[in-house]
Amino acid sequence: MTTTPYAPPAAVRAQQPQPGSSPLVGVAAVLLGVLVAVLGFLALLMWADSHDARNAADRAAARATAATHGMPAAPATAQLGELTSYAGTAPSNAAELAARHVPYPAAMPALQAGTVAHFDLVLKDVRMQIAPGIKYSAWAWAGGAPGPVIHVRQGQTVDITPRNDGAIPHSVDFHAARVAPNVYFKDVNPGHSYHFRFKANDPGVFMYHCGTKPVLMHIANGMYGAIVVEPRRAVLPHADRNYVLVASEWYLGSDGLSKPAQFNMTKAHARQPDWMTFNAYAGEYVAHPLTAKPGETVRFWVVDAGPSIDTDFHIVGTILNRAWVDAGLGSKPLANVQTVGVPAGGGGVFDVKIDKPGLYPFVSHAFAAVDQGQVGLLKVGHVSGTMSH
Ligand SMILES: [Cu+2]
Repeated sequence: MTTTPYAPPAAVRAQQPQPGSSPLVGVAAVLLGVLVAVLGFLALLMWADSHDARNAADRAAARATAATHGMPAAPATAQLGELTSYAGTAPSNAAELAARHVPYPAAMPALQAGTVAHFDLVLKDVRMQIAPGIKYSAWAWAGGAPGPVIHVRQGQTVDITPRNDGAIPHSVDFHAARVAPNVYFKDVNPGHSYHFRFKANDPGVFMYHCGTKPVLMHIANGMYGAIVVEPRRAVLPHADRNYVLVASEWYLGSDGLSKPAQFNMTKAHARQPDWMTFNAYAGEYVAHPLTAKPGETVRFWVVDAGPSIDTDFHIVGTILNRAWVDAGLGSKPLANVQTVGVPAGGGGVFDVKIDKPGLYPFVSHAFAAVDQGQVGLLKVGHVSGTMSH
């Protein structure tokens, strides 16, 4: 056997007929070569096919976005990996600002007497703070975000007068109503108001929000709130305290420190918020805890306004004694559960009775939400200090 200047790799050498091997081995080697070539060609076809499918899906998604929101189609290949996060931005005096901030009143407002309850809702462009020192140009309500808690009794007629003091059309969509949305939830032009009524037949805690396109943007900008339809008397067990929390997330185009940040649609589509909050301000009930006495039953009425991310409601250091899932106050509650999901656009009612004094954080246990501000404290009894979780 002579040596050659080129020695093929071992794997190829193994396929080559060796001196003295049978002709059958040579035929098998040829067939194997053909098979490899065919498989390679098929793989190429499959790659081309999936590439085409992906491009088609991108184009369809862009068209759907444009059709849904009346906006120009996004480029088919958005560079989502390059989004800048402003999560956790804080000025040097953040603690002082948090202490000075007046929190949204979480305590349930009183019912109105009579068979009809009247509410004026003013939709307005406002500059608000969503975290200590973080300014935001919101589309919200005369008092900021969330809108006022609307508290009615089951069976009452809810009489609503929305007025648009904003710069563009808005509307109000009530999840507690069974009405034709094209009639009742219509757009109202700037400077105009309208009026509608519905009967609150379904007990629970429900979201209300602006339903004008693009809805994602109108909700993310602050146009949401909670309506509580309390069941008829003596249906629910007694609660000593009632607190209303509206969870939501914020998508910022800038850090909001020197000038108000504005909404960023690319982050909203990517579901990559900068801040997540209860009642629209990061950690406001950490600096200003909600309170209860030991042994009291505290009822949390929780709405998740989203626009896109669920809330996994949990109270650290205890167990929820009762949980009515997705506002289903007509059915039996879950008993003694740890964490209950509140879907975007949904609500839940949670009872907790804590006997031992202490600071009990309430959170969305999807913990990125806590880091982004969706956390507060329930202070039971006379305890000093604070904690963050
Ligand atoms: Cu709106």
